[in-house]
Amino acid sequence: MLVQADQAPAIKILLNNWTSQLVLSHVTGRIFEKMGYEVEYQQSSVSEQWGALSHGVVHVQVEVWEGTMAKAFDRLVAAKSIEDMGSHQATTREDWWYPDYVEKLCPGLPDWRALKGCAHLFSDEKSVSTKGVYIAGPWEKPDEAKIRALGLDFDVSPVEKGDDLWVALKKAVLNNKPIMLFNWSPNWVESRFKGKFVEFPDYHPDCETNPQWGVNKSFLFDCGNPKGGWLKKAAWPGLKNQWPCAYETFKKISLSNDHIAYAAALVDVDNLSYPQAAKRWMDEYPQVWQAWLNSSCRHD
Ligand code: TMO
Repeated sequence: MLVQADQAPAIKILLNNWTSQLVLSHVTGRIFEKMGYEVEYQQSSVSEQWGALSHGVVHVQVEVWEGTMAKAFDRLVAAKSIEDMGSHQATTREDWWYPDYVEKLCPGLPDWRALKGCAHLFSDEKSVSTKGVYIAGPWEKPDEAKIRALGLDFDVSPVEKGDDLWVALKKAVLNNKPIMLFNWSPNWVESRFKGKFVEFPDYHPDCETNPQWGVNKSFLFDCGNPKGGWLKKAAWPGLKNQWPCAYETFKKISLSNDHIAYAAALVDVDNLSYPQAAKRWMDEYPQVWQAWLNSSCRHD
């Protein structure tokens, strides 16, 4: 029996909670639609996405970042629960970040050792504690362990949604107040605010597995995140058989740092909606996405 086009199952695209991922998911969706597929979008957190991808509840995830997701990703790829759909051109970094004016108040930055002397600058004015506050993203990262291993006088205060980081950043910049927060690159922030990542001891895989490694001989995580980190795509392992043309195209998708920063800025600076931003992005980079279409493989 023929499956009616309108009954064919849709390709489900996973939406996370930071801007470039949301815009580029809509770009991917529009490309699949141009190929004749039906597309649905499904919201998921980073921690829940692995189960969703493994079980085919969602089918593609367009941004898997090394600094926040490498461990789960590598484990599930090795177990063949998800498929590694290749790396983007972009290299990534995710770590503690501050606006440049903070350097005047805490000389020695971006070297992490400077924080030993000025953690109190980052304390919460409304609290009796003089400990610095590090504003973390809503993604799980071993920041408590890093603080302990490096002997820093900081508490971690995670925001609920990624966008709350920018609310805190804009407020601090407006008032010229010290702030230390999670940020990443490529992102729109670097196009609007001068600032730097803290230079922690260089990342090495042993930092996460061997306590003897690094400046602290008893604890793990005495290092920063990778600096030239990878950015990958992931898929449900059934994608290849169920939608071979979409599989081929998804494999080809490769974004540069500029492509990603531009996608984020369309929303976070120019205030477009995610679907509007996706359309604008495709108008800006026609040769880029057209090269991902496979002329010998058309879905009708
Ligand atoms: C995964 N992220 C880009 C938010 O760090």
